[in-house]
Amino acid sequence: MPRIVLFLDLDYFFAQVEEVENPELRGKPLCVCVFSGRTSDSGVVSSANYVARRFGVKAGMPIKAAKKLLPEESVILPVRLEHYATVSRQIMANLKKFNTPLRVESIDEAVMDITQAVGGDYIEAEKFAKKVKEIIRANFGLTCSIGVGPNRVIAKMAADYSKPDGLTVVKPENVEEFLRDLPVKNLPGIGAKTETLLAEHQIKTIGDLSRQSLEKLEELFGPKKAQYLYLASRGIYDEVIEERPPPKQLSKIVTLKRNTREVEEVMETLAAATSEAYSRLASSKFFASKIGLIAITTRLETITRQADIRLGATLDEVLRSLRLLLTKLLETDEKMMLRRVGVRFSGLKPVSGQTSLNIFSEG
Ligand code: DCP
Ligand code: CA
Ligand code: CA
Repeated sequence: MPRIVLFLDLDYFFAQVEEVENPELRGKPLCVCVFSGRTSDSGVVSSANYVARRFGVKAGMPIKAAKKLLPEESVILPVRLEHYATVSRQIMANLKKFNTPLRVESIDEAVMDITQAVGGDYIEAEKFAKKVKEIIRANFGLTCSIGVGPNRVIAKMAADYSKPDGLTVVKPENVEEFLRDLPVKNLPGIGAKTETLLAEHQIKTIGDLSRQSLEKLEELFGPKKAQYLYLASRGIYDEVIEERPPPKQLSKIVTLKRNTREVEEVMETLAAATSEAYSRLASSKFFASKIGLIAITTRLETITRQADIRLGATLDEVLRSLRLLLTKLLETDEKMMLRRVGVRFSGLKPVSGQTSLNIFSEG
């Protein structure tokens, strides 16, 4: 039986959870933000509701920039990661009850192989998707967008196609038409760099991409990525849906504005890199149990120092640990000058895991 895949993405997840618990927020522009603590509004937007998006606010944008775009009545809240992780864990537990092969892909995304559950039938698949949406709405008050298609890539794009509260079913016979006119950046795995490179070769739509030979794609991207782009743009990149082993770490390294050993100066650059990595970690399905400082000296030595952190530690706590590691490191060698610094989250634990349960209740 040909595979049928369902991809679920919760709508404006962090912000919607806040709305559900605080219904008077509905209708107002709302941003949930990671505050980095340096000044009262330094940090970035994690999740914006669709009202805020109408003003041009996007996830990843500095809070200051978002405030400039937003009207007076807007609401800005700090992230409550443990709480969203708890909600996520409960939602995923609901999905697991369907007993289909399932992979939790991030804090707000899951993919299910529903082939057997719907007997390979797309009409049944649509009913199945509607049932999933109803369950999430009834149990959590949340909307989500679902895509159904013959493989994960198509299902994910179908979920993105109509948001929020969407349901898009792309049958195998409609895959080509669905992909043809979409911009290449809609294909999962195509970021800004790939998009630019493709544009230089007049490749703008997924249809354009699907007309390239494997040889040409290999010249541009190397064999592995070429293979993916070749198959995915034709709608035939197929994957088995199963749980994957967790990644080992998540890191970000940046170059300092100038070589220095001033703690404040280093921390300024490091805090920006850390809030970016923290926000990526926040949207993943993992919590870190260790924080690492990576220091690259002017002599090009790479030194790392590591400390334990609380699962679900706030950005503030992470930055405090890093500052301590940095201060101690610089004390070991008074001549040490730094050129680049970085942060590494490791000891990653799934937010949905049993082990996290007792930690959530610690508050
Ligand atoms: N997230 C984050 N920082 C980012 C992107 C996302 O902290 N730069 C977090 C907050 C989001 C969650 O991950 O709520 C899920 O990310 P999505 O990209 O799916 O964004 P949303 O769920 O907020 O919106 P959408 O309705 O577009 O899915
Ligand atoms: Ca998502
Ligand atoms: Ca989402």
